[in-house]
Amino acid sequence: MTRRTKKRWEDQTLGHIGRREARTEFYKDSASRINLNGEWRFLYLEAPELSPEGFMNRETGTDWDLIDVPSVWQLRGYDRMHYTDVLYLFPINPPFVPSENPTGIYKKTVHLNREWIQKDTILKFHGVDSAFDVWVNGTHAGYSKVSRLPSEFDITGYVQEGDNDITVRVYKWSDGTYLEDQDMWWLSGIYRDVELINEPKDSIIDCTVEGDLDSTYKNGILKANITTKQKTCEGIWKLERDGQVVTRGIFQAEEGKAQVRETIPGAELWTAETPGLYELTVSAGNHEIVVRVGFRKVEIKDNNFRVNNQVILLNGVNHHDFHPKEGRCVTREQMEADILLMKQNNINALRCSHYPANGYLYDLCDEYGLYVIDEADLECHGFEWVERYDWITDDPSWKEAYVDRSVRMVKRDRNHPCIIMWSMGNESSFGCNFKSAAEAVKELDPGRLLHYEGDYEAEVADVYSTMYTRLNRLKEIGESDIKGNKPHVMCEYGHAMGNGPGGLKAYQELYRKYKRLQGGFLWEWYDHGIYTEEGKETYYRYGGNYGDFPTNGNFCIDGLLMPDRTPSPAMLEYKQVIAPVEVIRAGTGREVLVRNHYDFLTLGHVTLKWEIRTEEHNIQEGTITHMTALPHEEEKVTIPFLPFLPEANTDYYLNITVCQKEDTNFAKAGHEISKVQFPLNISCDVLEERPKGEPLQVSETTDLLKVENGAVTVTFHKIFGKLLSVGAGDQVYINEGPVMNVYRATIDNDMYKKEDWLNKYFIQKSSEQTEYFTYQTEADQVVVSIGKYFGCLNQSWGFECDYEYTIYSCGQVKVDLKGKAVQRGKLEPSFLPRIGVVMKGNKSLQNAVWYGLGPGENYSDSKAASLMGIYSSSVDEMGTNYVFPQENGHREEVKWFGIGDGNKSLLCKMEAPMGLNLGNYTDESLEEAKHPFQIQRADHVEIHLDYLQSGLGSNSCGEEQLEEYKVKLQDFSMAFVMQVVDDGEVRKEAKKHYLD
Ligand code: IPT
Repeated sequence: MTRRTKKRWEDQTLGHIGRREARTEFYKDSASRINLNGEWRFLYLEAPELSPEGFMNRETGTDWDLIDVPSVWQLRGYDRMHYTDVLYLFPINPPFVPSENPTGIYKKTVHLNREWIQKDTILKFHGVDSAFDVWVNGTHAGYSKVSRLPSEFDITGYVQEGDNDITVRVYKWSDGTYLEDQDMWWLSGIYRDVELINEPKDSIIDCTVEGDLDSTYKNGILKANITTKQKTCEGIWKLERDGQVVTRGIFQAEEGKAQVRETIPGAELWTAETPGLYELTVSAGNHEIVVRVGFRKVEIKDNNFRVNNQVILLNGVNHHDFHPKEGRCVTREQMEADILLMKQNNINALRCSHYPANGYLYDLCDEYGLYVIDEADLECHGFEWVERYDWITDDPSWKEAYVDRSVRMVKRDRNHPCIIMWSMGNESSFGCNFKSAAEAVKELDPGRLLHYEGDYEAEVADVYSTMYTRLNRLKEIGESDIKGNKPHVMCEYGHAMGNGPGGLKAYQELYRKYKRLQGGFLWEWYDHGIYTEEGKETYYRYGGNYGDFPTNGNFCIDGLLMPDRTPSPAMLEYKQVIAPVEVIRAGTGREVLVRNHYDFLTLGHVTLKWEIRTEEHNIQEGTITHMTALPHEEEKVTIPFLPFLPEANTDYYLNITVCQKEDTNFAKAGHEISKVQFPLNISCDVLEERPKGEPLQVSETTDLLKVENGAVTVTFHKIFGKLLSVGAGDQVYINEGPVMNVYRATIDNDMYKKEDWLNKYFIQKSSEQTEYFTYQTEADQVVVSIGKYFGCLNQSWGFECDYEYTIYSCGQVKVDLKGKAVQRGKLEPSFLPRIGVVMKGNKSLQNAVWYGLGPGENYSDSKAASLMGIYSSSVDEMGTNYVFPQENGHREEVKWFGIGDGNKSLLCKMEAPMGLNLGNYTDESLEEAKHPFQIQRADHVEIHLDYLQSGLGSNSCGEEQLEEYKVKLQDFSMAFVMQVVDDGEVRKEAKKHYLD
């Protein structure tokens, strides 16, 4: 006896019932359509078997709700939200799924008139997750699956003039779910558009178009294959460019098939940098369709993939369809905003991870110019965790399921010139079913490259693809011919989770250096946070916030865009790292080298704007408009700045920005492509005598030491050996500190260090022990010397610190700290988040100004987009509001900063540049908070000055911080002077250098 009979949605061998063959989505189509988006009646059930009797008939009862289509039902109050990266939410028992199978029945009535009924009626679902049955007027019209692909049903035989009832029953779990285990929220329902197409009886069913090139790469070859509904018919076609007919002709269909082959001499070619498009209009009988054509050739030659015979470099990003309120439902406006943002940020490629995107996205990529890896809706990652990764991948009974996912994608998307590679899926091991899918794709479309990262030996894939490969290994790949010397792409790297990634530059350098490495795709575009309003608070939820267990928590908050689409600092960094124009200054003169990293454009389309600046003002500027370097070449440019007399104590910089000369379809003339800064090392140091104030008075109790005059009051705790306050008049500006510190609120990229840092080395539990406390009164100054031992709970490593405070009668307070690293046992962390001091500023000091790297947040391994200058901001705005709170808002190379209350400022001048963080919260509360609204506001301004802070790395998934960006246990010294000045005097006072 068989224990179990397969249900329809538990049969991997049943691809569909009554679904039409997959085909192109025409760019324009004369067939009329009825958009079925909008309100549907909806019944949510815990299993399909619980469907009310006769639900497919018109009568629906009263207990039905209304739901808007497209939508995912979990975000409309049904079922529940759940996020996992890898885990299936049920036992692995393919193809069977839970009997408790959330189900949604959707119903809509649509009125069709007499004219409509004369033609054919096609019901098209652009995307339903995960499998569904359709009834029209009570009759079963079909069954389909594959969540991220369209399904069309010819329902002509079931419709009638007047009202028609459409019923769709959607299953959350199906055999298809085993192939849809992507790292994302589990979401269900009719989540893409639904429409009715009124297809003429003599329609064009499909038209596949390839804009090929001849062997000279100059002439286009138009290849169109037309499928008509009628076996024999005649039709006409025309190819237009900007509304002008380029060529035209007629065709004759036999057996419902016709071909067009035409050479287009001197065709304008399509590349991501020059996305020239033609329109092909095809008419037959009463039907006319338009397909856009891009003439370009993708091929592998001499072990590199090329577009139009040019080796290209992909500077890409992984893209999911995502919206913080709508899940995987995205609007056209949002998609367009995404593509514009990518283009404006120098991104030239997009991988549809890990399923075919909403169809409109490809139109945008054609039009604006982005190379696309289109990926089949296929991932069965959960099998890896039972150590039988190829369970269904290598099981022939799943062959059709695998092949179907690639084939239907190719058939839907193949007319898009933007697509240069077909990817058969993601993270599903390798086996016979991928070999079959590869064959099927190659047969359908030999003109594009095949990608699949899981083909680890690059057996069937045309490119050798890896993810999160460490630099050493990447270099090895670049230098060797392993895996058949196929060109390499990094389909994922640079994990943008939380604060980070850092270290991107090192990757770009390798991509640019080794011919075999053809770039990569950053992980990923969006933070998948779900917008939530709770009382007064708005925030973004991630895994676990719905009580969902098990979950990968905030592992889905890993994008360059925050859920509200604010670009993160990492986006700016990536933009600069991949900038297609690089300016290098070799010597100290006026000459710079401008490298053209474009693959097709010359430098003729950019201008180079230069400025000679002090840290604050522009003193000379100019524009260079005539550059001519060819792609992949470089040219020398002389910046014609004039000699000038340096002002006292002023730094000079040559800032260069590379800008677009003319408007493009994605940015206005003047749009900034790249920027760079070179310090000029011209200086004129003028030292002056420190002014003298009233004599300093020193008073002492057993525990306190007070040094004061009319200008300043400084108190120390003699037992605790620390500075307690710095005040002037009746205001206190520093409430405590400096105290040494080696901890930062851990970032996501510290996730594999965190356990050791916090629970083994207790770096957050540090304290200082006073070794000595002495002071000396001299003319016009008092020097307080404090010896401390700094260490962390139960640790044998630490620092011997000598703090020397000099209080000058003019009111300035100099801090000079020297630390000597000691280890008197054996264990110590391999590196530390930072070495620095923390102080508490008065909470009224909310206006910040600093001279250092900015304006945005920057870290030692992520500062390509930051330039030295004087910047101002509120303390709050110096921070980055990460969805999952963590260390943020750091600025490197700060020479001085001020924090003011509108009247007075505390100015702090460094002897050597330091790292700076200013915030209205402590690291501890940042570490504790799970959402921004939980960060406790401190009653002081937290001031961090870092001798060094470790870089960000990308270790939440990928490379650690590179060695040079790790702060090792080491000796250090830091010195700075604090003083209280009038707000208006900060910059002037900051410029003064004093004789000591
Ligand atoms: C890899 C996945 O392909 C991607 O979907 C996402 O999960 C990413 O990592 C991390 O956010 S899987 C990883 C095990 C390499």
